[in-house]
Amino acid sequence: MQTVRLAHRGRIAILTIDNPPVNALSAALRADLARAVGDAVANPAIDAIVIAASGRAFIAGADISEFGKPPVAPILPEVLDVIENAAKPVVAAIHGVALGGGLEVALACHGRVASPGAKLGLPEIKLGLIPGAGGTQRLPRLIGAAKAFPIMLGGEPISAGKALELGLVDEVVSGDLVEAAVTLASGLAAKGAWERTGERAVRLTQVDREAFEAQAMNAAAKSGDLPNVKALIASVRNAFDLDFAQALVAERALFTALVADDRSKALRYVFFAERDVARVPGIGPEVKPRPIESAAVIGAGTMGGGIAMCFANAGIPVTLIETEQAQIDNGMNRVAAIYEMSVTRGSLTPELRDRRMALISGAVGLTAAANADIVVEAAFEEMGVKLQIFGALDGIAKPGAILASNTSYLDIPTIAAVTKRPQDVIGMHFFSPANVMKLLEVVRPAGAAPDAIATAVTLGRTLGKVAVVVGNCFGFVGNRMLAQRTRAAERLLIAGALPHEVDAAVTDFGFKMGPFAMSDLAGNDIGWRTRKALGRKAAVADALCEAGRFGQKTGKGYFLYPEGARTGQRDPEVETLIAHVSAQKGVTRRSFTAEEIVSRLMDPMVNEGARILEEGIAARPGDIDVIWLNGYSWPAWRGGPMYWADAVGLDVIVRRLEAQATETGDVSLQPAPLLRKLVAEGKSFSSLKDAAA
Ligand code: T1G
Repeated sequence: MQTVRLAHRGRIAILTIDNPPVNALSAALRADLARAVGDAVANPAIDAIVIAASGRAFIAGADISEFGKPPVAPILPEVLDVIENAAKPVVAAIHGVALGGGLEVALACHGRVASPGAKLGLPEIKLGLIPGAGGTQRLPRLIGAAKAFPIMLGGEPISAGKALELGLVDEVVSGDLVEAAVTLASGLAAKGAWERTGERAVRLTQVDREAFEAQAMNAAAKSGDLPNVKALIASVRNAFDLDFAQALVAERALFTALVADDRSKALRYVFFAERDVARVPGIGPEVKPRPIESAAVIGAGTMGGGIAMCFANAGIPVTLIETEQAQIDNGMNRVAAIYEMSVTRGSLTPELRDRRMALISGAVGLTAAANADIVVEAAFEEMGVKLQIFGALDGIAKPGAILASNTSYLDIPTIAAVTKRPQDVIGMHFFSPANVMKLLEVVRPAGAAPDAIATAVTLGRTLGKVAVVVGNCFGFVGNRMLAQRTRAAERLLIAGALPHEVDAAVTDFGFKMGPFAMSDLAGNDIGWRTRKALGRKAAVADALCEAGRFGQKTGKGYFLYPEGARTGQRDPEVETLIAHVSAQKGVTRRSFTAEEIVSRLMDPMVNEGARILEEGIAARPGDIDVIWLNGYSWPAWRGGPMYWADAVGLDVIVRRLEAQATETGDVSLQPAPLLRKLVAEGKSFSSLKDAAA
């Protein structure tokens, strides 16, 4: 299929890129583009060239799926060389997004026009890379290193307006974009003179360098240990110290080394894993989602308010329902305060705040949910309460409305059974704070209608969430695995580790917080309540709660929080309590290395993940990784628990689990059959990815 279509307007060749879905620069597109530009340059009837694109993107960048495979000629720098050194002017007509290699194509052109909604960026840093086709050289030459470096370091796209202000584009065009590009290209041809970005050094002044060096020092101090940050600094520095051709060669070498880096491999895996979750087994494109134009949320607590904000932020009117007006008022005040904080921080305009607040109304009584297309229940986490609500909703909600519970572990089929519409009853498990956390577990009970699930997945995307469809079980996926880590952390305390050692090992691994600081933050009494409801024991955790040590809210938990401090301090009282529990259990305490702590925490989680896959609760290992990346801040550069297990080696995990099971006598630590099977077959979790396709 031709990925570049040729048309003419007078003496101007218009090359339209057409490589769905987002015009990624595949090997075929690179070859077609180089050839089309070469042909146009050789054609005596052509004075100038416009590069435009069809579909929703100008060019989304290099084809990430090609990384790690042998490069196929022409590589992108060679294509850009053809464009930049063409004997006729080439102008880019940018709509949608010009990202990574897409922006680098535009930078190699001699002029750039953009539509008002276009976004331009170099997001390579987010993939553990740096721009590898001239971005670190051409952008500083065009707009200055001090303005270029933050764009590459942050990886966030800028608007067309900002690009115009910086001099990255020559014109922002509300009308016919291609026509404007033709006009610019014709003008350059008529002048007979145009500038190659690579030849500009005008912006690379001493002042610019000093400003860049200050930024580089900051960046190095914050994340200098990251190989791609180091490489970016070195490559932008080369823009000042080397001539253009040498600097391009140096950039490509730095980029190629990063492509082989494990962090980048993990980040590229995450990129595709987060898109694979949208492929839900048994729900193909023929299953159409139901329209969601209005919502109701039951429960105006922290979760209910946060969920209501998600709808308002997406422009969907939502009714916040409670049993008393006072609770509505509290909920609305909490929501207003959160929006106000965003306005104060400058991340939300007052106008947008007002627009969003106007979309949230409060109402007492379930009848207010009568006209909602979806009702999300976020009431007290107690089955009796849920059954009462859904039983009532069944007679109130309109036919076809989706009835979703935000429960974090209760049984959805039991809830569905009190309605006459089980096919419309699902779980939508938001994570706190709901208006911030990206993860949404869509719980699919056996009786749910496919279009009900498709609706929740589509709605999740509308709400800006990463929606992962999971099966119904206690704790679904994330919390079910978290429970294993929590039990493992308790075991470590009794065996000899201390809270600060466990937390340090976990934060050094890459998590933002360790398990005990997390528990102190969320409230140790939450886990205590769940354990009591399930008749489970945890000697240390229970002893802390019996002593009223619920965490930050009581000034002490696993750690001490003097004067409401947010960072805990070691507490000798807790360490004595822990030693006492060890003695009571006849355990001789010993020290643990950080590596042992990590494996004793993560291996049982991976084992539970294997069971989750065996039971079909998750469709693929990548779904489990996406859940942990977006709901529990697993470090993205480690790919996720299942990706990490593959990197460690499943045979190593199995051996460690067997040793732990023997040492503790806890048979639940015995490796899951799927783990043993994969090891026996010499396979890894990644071999299961396509099984779910
Ligand atoms: N390569 C390969 N596939 C890509 C892709 C890419 N760059 N971008 C998107 N896709 C696929 C994606 O997997 C999905 O596939 C479909 O397109 C729609 O994506 C040399 C080295 C462009 C803003 O990092 O940010 O250039 O699941 O669901 O929400 O210096 O995709 O449908 O089969 O995300 O509308 C730099 C990555 C690459 C941009 C569109 N570029 N892409 O968002 O759709 S490195 C990026 C995005 C590089 C150079 C360097 C987004 C989007 P499927 P989607 P969307």
